[in-house]
Amino acid sequence: MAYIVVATGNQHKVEEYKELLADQNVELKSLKDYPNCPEVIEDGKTFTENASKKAVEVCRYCDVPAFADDSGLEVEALGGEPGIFSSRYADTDAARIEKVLKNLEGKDNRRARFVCVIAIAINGEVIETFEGEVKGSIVDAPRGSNGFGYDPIFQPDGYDKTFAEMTDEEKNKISHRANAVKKALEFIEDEMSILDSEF
Ligand code: ITT
Repeated sequence: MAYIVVATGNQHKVEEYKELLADQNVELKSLKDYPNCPEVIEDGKTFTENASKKAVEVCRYCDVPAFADDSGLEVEALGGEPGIFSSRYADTDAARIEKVLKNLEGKDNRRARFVCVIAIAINGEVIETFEGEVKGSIVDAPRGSNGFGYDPIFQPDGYDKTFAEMTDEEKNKISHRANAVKKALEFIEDEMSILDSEF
């Protein structure tokens, strides 16, 4: 069976990818299988640059195919913040959520989107990147305890629940990560002969 490492230190992402790739004929490894892998410094200016750097460095260090995602929340009325700084916006999830809500005080426009860019690296080079998004709005106060990060304040369009009020299964049907994975799997299906020879 082909295997691939998901290059992330975020265990919530690992769990989501396990579920999103459950039906695929691929064994998913994580950085827990490579505990000495050095941390990748995210100094890119875009989700794509950061995802590519994470995938390439882990692919080269572990000497196996790898993929990474760089993801985040873009809030329209905040000029796209926190964006690529989503994980660094404040020190804890609760503080990050509070900062978004505080910065939105008095603003009518609560539109936001989650973005996820997946980069796949094979033989030490990025072969392709895939962007997924989910549009929605920021609610007035956090609701729910599932998921991670900004999930308690993000309500996807067409639903009356935040991501943190949804089951993993519900979130994984519509999330930015799920949409990026769909594009990646379509690409892999089309290019399967290339991957077969590389794996
Ligand atoms: P890795 O870089 O090791 O993958 P990370 O958590 O630092 O882990 P990112 O740099 O991609 O990952 O930052 C993503 C941040 O965006 C994440 O920490 C959350 O704060 C937020 N985020 C991304 N996807 C999310 C989701 O599905 N639900 C809630 N918040 C999310």
